[in-house]
Amino acid sequence: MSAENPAIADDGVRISPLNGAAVSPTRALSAPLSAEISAALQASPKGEVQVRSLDLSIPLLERNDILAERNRGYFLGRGLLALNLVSSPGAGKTTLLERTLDEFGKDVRCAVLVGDLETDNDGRRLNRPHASVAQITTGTVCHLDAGMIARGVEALDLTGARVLFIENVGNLVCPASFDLGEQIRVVLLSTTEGEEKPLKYPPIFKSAHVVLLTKVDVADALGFNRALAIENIRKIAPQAQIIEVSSRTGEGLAQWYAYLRARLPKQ
Ligand SMILES: Nc1nc2c(ncn2[C@@H]2O[C@H](COP(=O)(O)OP(=O)(O)OP(=O)(O)O)[C@@H](O)[C@H]2O)c(=O)[nH]1
Ligand SMILES: [Mg+2]
Repeated sequence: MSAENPAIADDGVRISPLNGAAVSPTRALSAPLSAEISAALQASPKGEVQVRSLDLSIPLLERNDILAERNRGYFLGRGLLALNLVSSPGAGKTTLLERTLDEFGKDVRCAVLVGDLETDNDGRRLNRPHASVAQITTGTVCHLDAGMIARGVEALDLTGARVLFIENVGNLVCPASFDLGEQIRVVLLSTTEGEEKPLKYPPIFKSAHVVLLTKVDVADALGFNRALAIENIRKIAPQAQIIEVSSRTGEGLAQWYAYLRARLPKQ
């Protein structure tokens, strides 16, 4: 097998070993082989083992979707606008929310659920007397799911709240498949990540209602091509509104707040 002739598995996964890639199959098994697999191995001396598999992601997502619909009904019933903020780690979700709570949140009551694998750092950064905040730590899970949101909401004081921001775990892949019951999915792309990310990670951009191009204050210093990034977003996510923002200088934030205000459920 070579990089020019990669092995492609049935599920489309492509493996292209490059220089230095490990080829020795010395990985320890994490658990003893089941009787079924041991028997299949013994019955196939040339290595032509047939292993049947179940697609466990289907029931998992079905369960999530049912819970997501329950969340959505709950949010709509309370007159809450729920937004799910997703991005790579460090694209600026918490910083944007800090400023949004301080400015927009002064006269529109907001609450926040924030997810991370570990630490309550972001929850502490977002904590404000006028906004109820709860941190969800997922341990090893790379996304929030609808069940976590249902439990997280119980930890919030939603009295008078009109907006619920959900800051997802920083990850550009896993959160794409998990509906949380939000009305609006916000995808952040920062200038520090490069212009090509929408082309490389299309599912999350395809699911966006709005894409925020963040950290535009440093775009020039980074040689970041804003026009090309916007062209790439439009290619993958023609349905999404695009807003260019800087949480540092405040550029574009008035447009972001106007976007939120226009979508507040009628009281
Ligand atoms: N120059 C500049 N830096 C920013 C801006 N927004 C955020 N940052 C910086 O980017 C870094 C990451 O910001 P966070 O808000 O913590 O990013 P995040 O998306 O919440 O990160 P995770 O929760 O770990 O996924 C911090 O050092 C911020 O100060 C911005 O608009 N301009
Ligand atoms: Mg954060």
